[in-house]
Amino acid sequence: MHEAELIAEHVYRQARADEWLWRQARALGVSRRRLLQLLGSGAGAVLIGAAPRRAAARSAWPASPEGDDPFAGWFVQPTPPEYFIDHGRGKEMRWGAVSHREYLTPNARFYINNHYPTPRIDPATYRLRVDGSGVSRPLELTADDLLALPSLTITCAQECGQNGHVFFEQQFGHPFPGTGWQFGATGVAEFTGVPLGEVLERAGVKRSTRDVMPIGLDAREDDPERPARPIPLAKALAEDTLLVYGMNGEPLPPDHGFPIRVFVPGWVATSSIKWVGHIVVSEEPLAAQFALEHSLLIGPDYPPEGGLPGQLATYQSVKSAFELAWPATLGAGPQTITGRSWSGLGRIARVEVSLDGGQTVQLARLLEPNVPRAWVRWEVDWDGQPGEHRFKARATDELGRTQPDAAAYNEHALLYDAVVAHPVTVLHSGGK
Ligand SMILES: Nc1nc2c(c(=O)[nH]1)N[C@H]1C(S)=C(S)[C@@H](COP(=O)(O)O)O[C@H]1N2
Ligand SMILES: [Mo]
Repeated sequence: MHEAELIAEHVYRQARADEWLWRQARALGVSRRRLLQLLGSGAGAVLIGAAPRRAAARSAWPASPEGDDPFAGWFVQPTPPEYFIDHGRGKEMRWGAVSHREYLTPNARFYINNHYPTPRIDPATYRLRVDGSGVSRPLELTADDLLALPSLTITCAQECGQNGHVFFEQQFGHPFPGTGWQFGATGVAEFTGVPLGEVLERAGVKRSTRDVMPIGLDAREDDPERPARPIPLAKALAEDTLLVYGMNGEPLPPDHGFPIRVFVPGWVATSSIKWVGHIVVSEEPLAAQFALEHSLLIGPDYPPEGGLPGQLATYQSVKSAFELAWPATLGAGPQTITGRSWSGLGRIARVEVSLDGGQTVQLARLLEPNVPRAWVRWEVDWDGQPGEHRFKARATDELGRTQPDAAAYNEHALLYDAVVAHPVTVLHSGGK
């Protein structure tokens, strides 16, 4: 199936999700009006799991020995402050530490976002269960079974739907729920894995399947908030939607989903479920509280469809970032200013850069490679004069999507895409 059809699919799937929600609500004896109220108040997800909501799932985790850092032991790998901005359960890549020479983001510097502590999974006992009404041959696969299947390696960005969250707060002048990312909740890697479709075909996937829903092992199976996200059959069968076990030529690191994670190219990373242990394939539309809480676009530019108060986010927006700290301090004189731009829907066609707050604009030089749905590195020449400066970059992708001056409001600060003014101070060169 072609990408264009997949893009149309997200509209179709939305309608299905609405239908499912509405049916669930009716089964529980909830009126349509009450359902809309509940969804609007953010409590609607209670309806999604038929099981009663568990009180404080997070309190089930042992307190850290230190007691003061609630995220001590949350991750396996070190996240040193020179490479990461600390947001507690999220660790953001520092753009000021990005090396212009490296196209790929090294695993040790790739952002991490966990809703629960990283589960320590023994690959010898790991199992992936594939079942549900949409398969004729339910399967249970070991990690070795998966490694023996045909594999594919793709270069692609993986980005949090809330990347740029802090710029929503700046634009609208009030706090938004979620993590205050700048632009570092993204990275580009080579992901190696088995096409999800290979596994679905082996399970005898039926063409009448409506949703494929991977579920993470990082919360209890009966926790209605366990990480899960329904994917329409067309996207699940896309040749590059993967069950990933390799990242940049290394085994998938524990914090990124070892031994197996889902990777859905171009889509908000909430759909790329880490530590996947179960995939439900269903002829009935599926919905997950996790997906509705973390990737629902609610706002005037996202008209409610059916019973939902908005739309589920799928493809990532267009963004640009300078390879600079925020705020940045530079020396005076001639120099090269560098950055990167990316889009969830294709290749970047053009990047316009202004180094004087928007008065003059130049086209940036684009460097190879320029991989669709990954990013392109770019450069502009500059003669920095002492004082305060504002750098801006505006990218346009090959579909013609360009970065606006202001992002469209939505309650969860998803899919930021506007041009921002990067503050830069040029120091007086001493002694000259
Ligand atoms: N099982 C599971 N999958 C998950 C998450 C999670 O907490 N648990 N977080 C999601 C979110 S919101 C993001 S942004 C990405 C982060 O992936 P990374 O930590 O490998 O960069 O994983 C997604 N998949
Ligand atoms: Mo995310």
